[in-house]
Amino acid sequence: MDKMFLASGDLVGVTFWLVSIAMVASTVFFLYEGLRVKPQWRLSLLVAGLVTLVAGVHYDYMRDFWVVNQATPIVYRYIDWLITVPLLMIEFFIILRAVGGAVGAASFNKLLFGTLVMLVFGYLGEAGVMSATLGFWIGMVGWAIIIHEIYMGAAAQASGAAGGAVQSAFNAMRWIVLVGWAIYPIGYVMGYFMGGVDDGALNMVYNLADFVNKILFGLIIWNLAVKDSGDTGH
Ligand SMILES: *C/C=C(C)/C=C/C=C(C)/C=C/C1=C(C)CCCC1(C)C
Repeated sequence: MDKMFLASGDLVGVTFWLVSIAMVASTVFFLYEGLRVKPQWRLSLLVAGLVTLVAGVHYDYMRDFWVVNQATPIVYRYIDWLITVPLLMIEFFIILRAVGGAVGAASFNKLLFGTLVMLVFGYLGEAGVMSATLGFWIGMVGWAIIIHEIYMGAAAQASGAAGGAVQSAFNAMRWIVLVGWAIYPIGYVMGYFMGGVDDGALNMVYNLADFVNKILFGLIIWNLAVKDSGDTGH
């Protein structure tokens, strides 16, 4: 029975707990704030709230999995990524649309394709269905497709044309995709190619990464939406 509850010395479990609660609180925050920004920003904040909602539900399970097994909840992480990463990609287009910067569907399809390649092959490598090395490198190609598109593709050009606060938010968001996201493949490399890594350390790093890549990412969008909406009562 005692294994069902968080032990006071379980530091990793504490980080799971903190992030799971932070996801819930962020969800309420984004949905609530979405009601007071200009209408064209509401969808951006709704999607930010959906990302933290989906992650919050998964973190409930991941936290319990960790508390009981003291092991990495790989399947839950990948299911979470499969839903939240496409939602994060959509955000790049929604903020452009809010300021009238239309981008063709081809650009979004490339991001979606890159996301699927990255996650499906990463999972096949981790699950042992294919070699961890091959899965990793094909997954890296998927990530490269994403990075190429947001730095050099049509969406990047539209953000340059939009200028101002949208452009600086777009820059901050793609910086997160380049640097914040790098934590996951680095964890994969340490876990599979460098003779294994401490499960606890790896999960703490992943938890911190999710905090940055989901909550901070949403806060950048929130900041943009509030700025563009003018003073609405703060
Ligand atoms: C909220 C969750 C996020 C932003 C998850 C992102 C996950 C990745 C960027 C995973 C990347 C990987 C590769 C680039 C290579 C293959 C192994 C992965 C799946 C860990």
